[in-house]
Amino acid sequence: MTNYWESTAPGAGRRAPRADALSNARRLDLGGTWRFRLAPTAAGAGDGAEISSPGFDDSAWDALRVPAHWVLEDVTPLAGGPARSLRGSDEGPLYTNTALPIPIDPPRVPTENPTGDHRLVFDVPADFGPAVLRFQGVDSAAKVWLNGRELGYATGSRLPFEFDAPVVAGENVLLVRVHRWSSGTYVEDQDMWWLPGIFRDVELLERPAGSIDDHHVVADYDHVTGEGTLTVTADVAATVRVPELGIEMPAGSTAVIPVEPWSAEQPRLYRGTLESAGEIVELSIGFRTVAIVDGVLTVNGRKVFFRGVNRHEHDPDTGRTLSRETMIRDIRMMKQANVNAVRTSHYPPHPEFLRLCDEYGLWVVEEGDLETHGFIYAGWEGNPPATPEWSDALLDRTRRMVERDKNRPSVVVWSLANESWTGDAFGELERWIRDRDPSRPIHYERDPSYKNSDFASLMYPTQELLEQIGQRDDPRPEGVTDDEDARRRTLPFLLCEYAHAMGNGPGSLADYQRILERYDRFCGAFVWEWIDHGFRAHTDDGREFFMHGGDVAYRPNGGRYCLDGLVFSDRSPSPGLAELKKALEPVSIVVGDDIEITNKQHVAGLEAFAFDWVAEVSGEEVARGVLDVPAVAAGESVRVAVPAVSVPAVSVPAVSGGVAGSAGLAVSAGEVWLTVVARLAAETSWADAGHEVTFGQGVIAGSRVAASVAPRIGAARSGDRITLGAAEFDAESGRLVSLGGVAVDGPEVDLYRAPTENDRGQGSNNNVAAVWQAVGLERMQHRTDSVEFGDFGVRVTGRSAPATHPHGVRYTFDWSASADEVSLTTTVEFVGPWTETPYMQRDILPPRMGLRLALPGAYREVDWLGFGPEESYVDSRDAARFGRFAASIDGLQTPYPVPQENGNHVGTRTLALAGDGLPTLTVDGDEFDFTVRRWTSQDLERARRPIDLRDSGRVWLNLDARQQGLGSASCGPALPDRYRVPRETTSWTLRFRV
Ligand code: IPT
Repeated sequence: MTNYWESTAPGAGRRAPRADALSNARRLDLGGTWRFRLAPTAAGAGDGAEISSPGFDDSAWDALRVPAHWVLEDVTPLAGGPARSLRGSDEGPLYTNTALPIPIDPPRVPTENPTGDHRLVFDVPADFGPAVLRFQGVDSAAKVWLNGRELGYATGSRLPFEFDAPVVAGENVLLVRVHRWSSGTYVEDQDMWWLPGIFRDVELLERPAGSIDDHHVVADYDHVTGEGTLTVTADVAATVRVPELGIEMPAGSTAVIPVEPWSAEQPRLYRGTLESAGEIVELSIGFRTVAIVDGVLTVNGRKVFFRGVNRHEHDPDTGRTLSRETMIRDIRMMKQANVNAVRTSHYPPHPEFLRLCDEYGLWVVEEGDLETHGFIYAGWEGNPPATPEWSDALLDRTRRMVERDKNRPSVVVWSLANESWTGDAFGELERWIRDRDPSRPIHYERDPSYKNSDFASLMYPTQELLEQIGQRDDPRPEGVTDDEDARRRTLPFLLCEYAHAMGNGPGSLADYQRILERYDRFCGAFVWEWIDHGFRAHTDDGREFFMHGGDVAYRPNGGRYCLDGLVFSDRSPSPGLAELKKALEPVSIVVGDDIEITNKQHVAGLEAFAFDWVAEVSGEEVARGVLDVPAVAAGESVRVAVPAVSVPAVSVPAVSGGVAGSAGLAVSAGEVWLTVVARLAAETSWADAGHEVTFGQGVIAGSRVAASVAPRIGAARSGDRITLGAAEFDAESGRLVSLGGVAVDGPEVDLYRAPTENDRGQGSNNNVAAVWQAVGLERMQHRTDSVEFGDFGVRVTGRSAPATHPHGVRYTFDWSASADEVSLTTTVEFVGPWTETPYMQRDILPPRMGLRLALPGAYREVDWLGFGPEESYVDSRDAARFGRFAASIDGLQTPYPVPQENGNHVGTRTLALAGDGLPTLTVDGDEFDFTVRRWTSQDLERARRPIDLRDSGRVWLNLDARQQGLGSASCGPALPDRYRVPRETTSWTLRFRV
């Protein structure tokens, strides 16, 4: 006999799936403290009928919160004693990425199958009518008993299931037996932690006689007439009321009436009721029509563009158990970051999230709870969508999603699945949806014929390929017939994943956006992904960090691949989110000879925005005002004149020896920079009035002030020192030892950076970090070849090269000085055989062309004129604006959960460091990159977690001609060549003042 948890039958005893709804019928929330016992095998759990009988003694069990994943909770013995936690053990949360955690032998699972009995004694009021037990999500399979009687079982972790519940007045006993592994495991191989448990609500719903079991709201909008067509059907006689529209009609009839449409921008909902003899169900109706017209996705007759993110449900403490506040927080943060769409990767979210999307306004691509990625390790042999035996189970999943969420206006696309290759099942799922809900298009990415999809789609294409796709001219995929290929090109294209946000990155967000906006074929894109899936954890001595897969001794292990979000595990935003916000701006502001303002929205005018401007010279404000922008319809542009700004000829005081905050920034630019900001004119549900939506910047007058040419001072030797103006050198090594009395050490040529996750990219050609290490960039040794001095200043030449190898660089430091400053021109030339490595067939390119200088640890504050306030890299700099910024050194470090290169600033003109008892050290240059840290790149690379980083006692200042970009090669194409550091002779000049 087949064990039920190993059967492909999706369940037994369940009620038919139906619409999620809020109603006036009574509802008992059964969440709270339950009793819990974990058995190592399914069989070991015991006799469910007996355990769920009122007399059963569970006093030796543990206490467990429900809803929760037992692997993340502290379980407390009822009999007393310390709480236990499974976190960090191989019985706890496991992360495998694509690999299945069980042998591939579908639908069977190992006998060792942790099984959690969840027992609850609860009271039901005497007047409670017929009842239904509803489970919103149980991972991965559950059997349910009530008062000694078996109700049935279910698989489908992220989908609801219900049983008729013969409750009695007074005390009732509920037993939910949850198996960690089941047949469901094979079709739930999404890239996320394996987290068993009753992780969403458990409710007892009263179903009075005549109550509404299911209802279906169809609310179309005709953009030509401006009329909505509303039909609400129900399984019982009922009355539809929408007071605002004056509608009162029987269910099943249709009203056609002028309405305001629903869109993510203007989420106009009409509240109403559906009343039967037994129940009143709340209606929240959004009128909208989704249609594909000539290969273009439209809503309400206008092309729609998804500025999207992929969202997993994640909380660093409770896993996929999310509070309503957390859902709202996600939505507010998304809206504030100009995100207007969510792909619910890779399963239906908690239904409340979709209600909130209706209310706040987000387009939703809702994805089925289906991924069979792990079959890749069996060459797709036995893949469930291609195996008839699984048909019912897969259709059951689709039905439960569509029935539950069919009434949500925010849901505009159904996605059949993620990464499940091909199979006839997709045809069955498609046909079922077309019949049940013809109002929404269907997406499935992985089948290259797209025969069951209304969209062509891909993940992580190169920019070049995306261009071709935009032109409907991309190469034909293998195994696709002529007809399929012809049809595929007519489809709109949905980029369901791109810009892998793992670690520092992604780069090229603005590049992708430009391509996506250029072609009508594109209906938008979804960044992978919203949030890091790290769990809050503590070291033995109590220091907090966020654990990833690699912190659990278990194989197969997906390591830190679960940390790839735009927000960190605790939802603090990463710099990537700021860059995305700029790329996704709903209005663009281009400052040039005039100011061009383009409304990139779907339907709205610019009424929601107020524009103001500020003019600055060297980061100092010289004027500000309000910009009047005439009405601009969606999709249109307008040009307005640059405001007249009168700038005094010499506007900003020159050098001063100030301290940080008011630090001694010199005038390094006479340019007048105009920054125009678009803000929310009024408070919205998701942000305050004044919230900055986006900005545009440009130089409107003046030009850069050239470095002053002061009379030069010569160098002289005394003892073992050479003195040149404020600089002192060691006469033997030529190293700078003091600047204006400040002890310094260096500079050294530095070509290395602590690899980012993207530097360790996937694929044979993408792991550039391995190449850097193979050629020794992280362990360069330095030799001085000559030290000359005289009236010209000081010239130091030498060679920097890695142990083991014959290649290296020759460097020349040309120092000169005036009364005010010491200037350094560095020239780096590559010497020796920089040959191909076995690791990589492309040219060996260093990540930086830079210098490293050690300074006293007492430096604390940084002030710079350049780009900020957040970190920036050549391919991720659109969110950074030109101006003058201040920060502490500690505040410049971005705490990526896996330490790596961070905190760079491109385009710097002046940098000043200040600290206790130290003179301010100022560096001027022509657009250099800088980082300042209390540790070296090597320390940063060695640290496993941010808490491992220790103050080295010195401040390490990197001053670079260039640093390579970020890319997103951790899953995606290699970094484009234009963002790399060419291996060619390079010179750059920096001027120091103390
Ligand atoms: C893609 C998956 O769909 C997503 O879940 C995630 O795993 C992402 O990769 C990487 O983080 S699949 C990949 C083969 C492109």
